[in-house]
Amino acid sequence: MSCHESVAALKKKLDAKVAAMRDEVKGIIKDHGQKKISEVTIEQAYGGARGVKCMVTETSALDPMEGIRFRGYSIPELQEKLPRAKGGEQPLPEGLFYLVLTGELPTNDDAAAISKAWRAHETLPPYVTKMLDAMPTTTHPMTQFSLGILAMQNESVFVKAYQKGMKKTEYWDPTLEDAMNLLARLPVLAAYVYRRSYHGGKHIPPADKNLDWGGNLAHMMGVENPEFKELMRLYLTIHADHEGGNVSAHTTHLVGSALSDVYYSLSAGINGLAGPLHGLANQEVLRWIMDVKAKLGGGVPTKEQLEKFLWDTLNSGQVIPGYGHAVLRKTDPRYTAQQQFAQKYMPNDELFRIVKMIFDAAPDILMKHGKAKNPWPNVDAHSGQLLVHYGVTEYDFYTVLFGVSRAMGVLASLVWDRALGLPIERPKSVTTEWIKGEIKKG
Ligand code: HAX
Repeated sequence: MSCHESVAALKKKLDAKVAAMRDEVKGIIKDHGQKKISEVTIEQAYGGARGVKCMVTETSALDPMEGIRFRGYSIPELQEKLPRAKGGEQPLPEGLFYLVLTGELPTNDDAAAISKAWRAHETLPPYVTKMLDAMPTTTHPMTQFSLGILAMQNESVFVKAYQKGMKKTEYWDPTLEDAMNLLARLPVLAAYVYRRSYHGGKHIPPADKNLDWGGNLAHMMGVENPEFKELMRLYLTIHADHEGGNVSAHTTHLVGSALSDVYYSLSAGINGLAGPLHGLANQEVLRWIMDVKAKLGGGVPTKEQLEKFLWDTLNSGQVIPGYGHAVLRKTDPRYTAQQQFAQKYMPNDELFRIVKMIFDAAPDILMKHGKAKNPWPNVDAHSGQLLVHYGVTEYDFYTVLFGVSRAMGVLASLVWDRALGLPIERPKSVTTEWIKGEIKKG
């Protein structure tokens, strides 16, 4: 199957589902549109809309106690059911994309078709690398990554179709094409940023086309260890989606709701991921651990030393990065999947020992501190340790890898936003004056 054929097959598969889903949603709104699913308190209006159910995202759902399910499948289930690379044990992210986009588990051929389509379209337009090369190499990798995505907006198929004139029911088709083209290029863009920022601009061309999307990212970063390729497959799969309300997903959805194309929308979402309370926490975790090690002159801290550092961090008004969550109230299953990977491939790694020591100490301390509603580790508490083990020590880069993965979930969601004809997002804001008036009214 050629790459055009594989994109066409994906469109055909979706075409059959889109009309039915659109009718179903129309019917739900017509028959039950007035049924309440959420109420908003004053605390929620000031408090980041926490827990307010006011948006629909089809690709994944997050349970506070159980964690994420992608189209109904938990991470352990996906590790068992998604196609794998030849000889590998970890799921292929291409399969995850197929699942979140279509709602169906892919066959090996379905995942291979996506791999083929992405690998065929991976070359960056020369103006993108030229633009990046004009930036200081010290520019944060997330800034470079976001700029690279935005620069390619010129390529949008959606924009051209929109300007020609297109029916609303057709919007999803060029959106899918844009999403496929952009996803194809993200590993090349990420690796380009990595090599120019930390390896003197000595770039590594993509591998032969038989290597999968995640394996090729590892190759272009310059890490040929097959275990690292497996890590990339797992990493890119588990970071892909976390329902719709998190900052990167919500931003992509919000910007996309104005019919901004996938380049504008994803670049905006990536800018949200770059915040330390969201995706940048993976960089902050490593920075925190390295800071602890440096203060002790290297090595593994004792339990007492680590507890002191945790308290010092809290007492100085900072957060413990990698811990806490806006929705989760238990250990993040994405943390557990990474911990299992470390246990299998590097049980004696020094940093792994430290990550485990933090896990043993931090929840108790956070509970005693008494502020965080969730004292358990999130996805970002573990990922840096795994990357360092394979020599990717430049922690400023870590959130870019998160971004490559997150693009799959949020762009699949954007295709469905268009397919269902979701309108421009426009919640109502109120002033404190208005709230005081409501309080007075009782
Ligand atoms: N360390 C110290 N204090 C914390 C904390 C932590 N890890 N987590 C929460 N708190 C504090 C909050 O800052 C807040 O303090 P104030 O009342 O003084 O404002 C209080 O506990 C209540 O917060 P919460 O309701 O438990 O948490 P939020 O829903 O407001 O925020 C965050 C969720 C993830 C932002 C928060 O737990 C945090 O800052 N964690 C550390 C940063 C981090 O790991 N972020 C990554 C999260 C996962 C993710 O998105 N990955 O991309």
